[in-house]
Amino acid sequence: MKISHIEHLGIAVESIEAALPYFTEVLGLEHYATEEVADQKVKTAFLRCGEVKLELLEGTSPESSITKWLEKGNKGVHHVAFCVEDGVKEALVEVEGKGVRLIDAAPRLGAEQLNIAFLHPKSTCGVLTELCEH
Ligand code: CMX
Repeated sequence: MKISHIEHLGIAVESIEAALPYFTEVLGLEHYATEEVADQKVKTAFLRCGEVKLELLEGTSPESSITKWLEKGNKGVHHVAFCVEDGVKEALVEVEGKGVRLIDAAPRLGAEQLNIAFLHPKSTCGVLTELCEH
């Protein structure tokens, strides 16, 4: 597997509307897209920060993993997404072969129509890890 760069950092917020002014007006980042990922029960807002994006994540249901994570008292950086050059499907086979526990056994469509898959934080030094490909 070859990782080319960090594609985005996922940041969990209770309200995208309430969080955006910090990122746009204080940090001066460009908010260029908002999208709901229905099967993940999240709303996302994307900001550009040079080559890397920030993805603000707001749960849209009590069952959303974002809502549950915030309710446990967590906040802030929720996951790191790495861009893999040779395909998420191939990367999953490789990392599973190295003993990493997968959340997604196969790639699925995430925000911005990217092929994505999550690795379980228990296998990734506590950093919820997303692999994605363009
Ligand atoms: N970072 C680190 N650890 C995390 C975590 C996170 N973001 N989220 C959960 N965990 C840990 C929990 O603390 C828990 O540990 P313990 O067993 O020690 O308590 C363990 O992982 C399991 O967590 P859980 O709350 O019991 O399980 P959930 O049902 O909430 O699922 C998870 C959490 C990580 C397994 C997974 O379902 C998840 O969050 N997936 C990512 C979903 C997501 O971010 N979707 C956005 C997609 C947007 C897009 O398309 O880009």
